[in-house]
Amino acid sequence: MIPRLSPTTLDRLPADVPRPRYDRASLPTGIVHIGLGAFHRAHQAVYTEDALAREPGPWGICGVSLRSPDTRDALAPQGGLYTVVVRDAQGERPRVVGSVTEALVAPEDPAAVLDRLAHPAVRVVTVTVTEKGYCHEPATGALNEDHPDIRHDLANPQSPRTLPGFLAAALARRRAAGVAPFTVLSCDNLPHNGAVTAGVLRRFAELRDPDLGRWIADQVACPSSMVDRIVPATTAEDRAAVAARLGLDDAWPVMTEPFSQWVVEDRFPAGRPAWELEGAEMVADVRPYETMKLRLLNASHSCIAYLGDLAGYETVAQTVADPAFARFVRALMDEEVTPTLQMPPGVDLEGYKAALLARFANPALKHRTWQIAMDGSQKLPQRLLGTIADRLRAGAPVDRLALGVAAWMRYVTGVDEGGRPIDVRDPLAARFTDIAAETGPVAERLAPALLAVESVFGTDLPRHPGFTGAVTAALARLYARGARACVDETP
Ligand code: CS2
Repeated sequence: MIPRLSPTTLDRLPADVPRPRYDRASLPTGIVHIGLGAFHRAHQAVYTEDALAREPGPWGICGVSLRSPDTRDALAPQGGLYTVVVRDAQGERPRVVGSVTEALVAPEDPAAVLDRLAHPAVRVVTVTVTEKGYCHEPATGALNEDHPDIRHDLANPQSPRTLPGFLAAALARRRAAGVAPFTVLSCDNLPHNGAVTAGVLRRFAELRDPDLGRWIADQVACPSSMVDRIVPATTAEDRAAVAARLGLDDAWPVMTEPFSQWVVEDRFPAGRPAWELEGAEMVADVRPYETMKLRLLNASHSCIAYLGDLAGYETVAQTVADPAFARFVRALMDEEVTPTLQMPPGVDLEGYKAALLARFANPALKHRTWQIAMDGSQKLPQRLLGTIADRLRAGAPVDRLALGVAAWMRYVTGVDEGGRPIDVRDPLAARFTDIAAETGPVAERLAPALLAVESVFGTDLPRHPGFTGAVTAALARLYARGARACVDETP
């Protein structure tokens, strides 16, 4: 049997595989990361790893899972070590990362998570809980006070389940103990992710105790950040390939692309690791970068996911290998998105878009359209609807964006073009199934019924005939012609 990756087997790694270059054993925990998934392990944890090698500091990471024990179960026997594999057409380049020194599972022991968060040595809390983890209304960004988990956390402040619940309880303890607050850094694909975090946290705290709400609003910094690295879900095949390459078994390696970007609003009153030494861009205002990324990368991703999946493609690379799709994505970016962006001087948008198409085409990544299609109700507003609203205000056409929204509508009915069921994963999936059952596959009925879902579409867009007309027409075409033909026939 091949031995497990762990601190005691590290010296058996092939000599060409990079590994931690700092003293892990005595590293204090200065960061708590909430949402210990593959993305964090391939992104922020790598920046911290590299920063630690360049400039040692008290920045070990305690990773917290808010839901499942799987990552902790994989990492604990490995002493937190795991492999990051960068893959592209040139091959695979593994490295072993050690910055995650501790892993906790919140539902098993919320008190342990609160103890860690309340510890004075913790100065930064980074967050990747995905869009739905903020318990906000996607259309407005405000806390969803009717969310069952938020109601639970208000009733049980000492055993929370949600991000706002944990942060507020820990900050209340720090305040009572006279310990300075930590900085909260959101790393999710939301516009103004710092402001959204600050907003849901402040509102939640206020509902618990108005004084705490005020203290948090005054004292807790929630900078924004734009994160970018494509990290598909790891498969059993990936794991076997890593074992063969390393000669050690890693229960959960993460697979990613060469590209990585992190643009961070530099507002950390309690200090931070020297992330900029390894390429993080520390700026005063992240907004133009996050808008660029959400509207170009993530919007294209979602269109590829819904249209590509309906057209029968399993991965992003397969989808954009179809010239009709490659043309469509390019035109979507150039014609409908780029005119809505205002970038600071020096940002090379043309280069950025060209790089995006090359990244989507990476044949080694096998990024499933199904994975990206998840949670569309939480993603649509910032990926497509904001751009649409800007275009309509400018009196400009929205045909390709509308086809993307229509493809989402077609997808969430849960039946594909061949009549087979689609496994729709979305917090609103049950509602979409009911709507589809009521309207049937008729664009003129289905489109208005979905547009009436206010938490996604808000109140303005569904009243705009330019938008409702374009989406309904696109949906009718999708039913009549199929996704592949619609993409091909869109100039
Ligand atoms: C993707 C993102 O799953 C999705 O919705 O669009 O996870 C995407 O891969 C990342 O944002 C890339 O930085």
